[in-house]
Amino acid sequence: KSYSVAILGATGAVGKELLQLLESRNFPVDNLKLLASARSAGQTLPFKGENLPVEAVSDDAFDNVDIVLASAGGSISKVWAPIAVAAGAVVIDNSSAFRMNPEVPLVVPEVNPQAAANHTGIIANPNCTTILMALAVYPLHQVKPVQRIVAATYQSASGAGAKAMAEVTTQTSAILQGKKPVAEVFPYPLAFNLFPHNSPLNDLGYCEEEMKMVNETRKIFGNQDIRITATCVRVPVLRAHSEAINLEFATPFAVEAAREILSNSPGIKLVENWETNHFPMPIEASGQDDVLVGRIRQDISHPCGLELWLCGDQIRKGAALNAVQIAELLVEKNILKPMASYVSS
Ligand code: A2P
Ligand code: 11C
Repeated sequence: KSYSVAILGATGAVGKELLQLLESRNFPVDNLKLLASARSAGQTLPFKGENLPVEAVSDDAFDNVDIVLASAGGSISKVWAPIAVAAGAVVIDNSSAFRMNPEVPLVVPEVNPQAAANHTGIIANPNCTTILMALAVYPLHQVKPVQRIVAATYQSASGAGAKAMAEVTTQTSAILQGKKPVAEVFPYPLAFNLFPHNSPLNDLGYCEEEMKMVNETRKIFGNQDIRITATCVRVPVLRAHSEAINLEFATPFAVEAAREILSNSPGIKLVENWETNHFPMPIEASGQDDVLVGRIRQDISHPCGLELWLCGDQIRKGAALNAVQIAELLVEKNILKPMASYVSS
């Protein structure tokens, strides 16, 4: 069986990756619609040897579409996801618009695939930093429940989209030519710099990105008691996020056991060469499906603590790959039931 698929935000950094992944993973697509803003109408993008036209999203764009992969931002998803669901499609949404809605499953296929079965038309793809952290922490959490997570992120420009990636490249070149860098997408120059994540701050001084790591991880793990705190920072890296993660358990977790568990966990590749100091790096994580994990060590400040370091391609596992894996899960488990079927049954 093949499906009619639409990518909303097809011209963006994640959208283009979605297109490539549908092709390289041989997702059963018989009709692919590329949707973006009216600005992009008329452009074409390559898919399976053809150049497919990009269309401006419209009210009838989702007619006869089975699956929508949406990655055009939260405000766009809020407008178009309900329209797509009403037209009979299932929406896998990469934005933050519906993630904390109790009726919307928030899924990392290696962690909580069972949650997808409860969808009522929309399934949310978690925030990139959350996906990468969940993938590395969950296998340990299954063996010994984690009680507290302290994370610090080093997030690439790609998290803010294709224009942000272009901006950091242009800024770098400007600085190397002795010119003043111009910041338009980001509030400050990112080249040769870094700054705390610029999402809105709450009354406690945490930014939205940090609260996504807290709330989304709890929802994915199905455990509201895990204490989580994070500091999110943007760094001048193009497309892979890095995270330093401190875990606290009720009793000590042997480093060797953690290493063994993570080396056998899906979606994770252990990168640890203590002789050469070779550990996960964004340049090696870029373009890879696996999240690279390493520097697993005992926390010397706490007998029940573990430290680890990871890097993962933000555009792939942090966004597009996770969304395509959700689509694959729906097809494989035969749970691609559109909202229309709830209405009629
Ligand atoms: P467009 O290229 O036409 O602006 P990124 O996250 O890399 O910045 O990409 C954002 C994606 O969301 C792009 O594909 C962009 O299309 C799309 N997008 C932005 N605004 C709209 C809109 N109003 N309607 C539909 N798609 C939009
Ligand atoms: C970043 N993680 O790197 C963000 C971007 O909730 O999907 C994605 C925001 C989101 O800035």
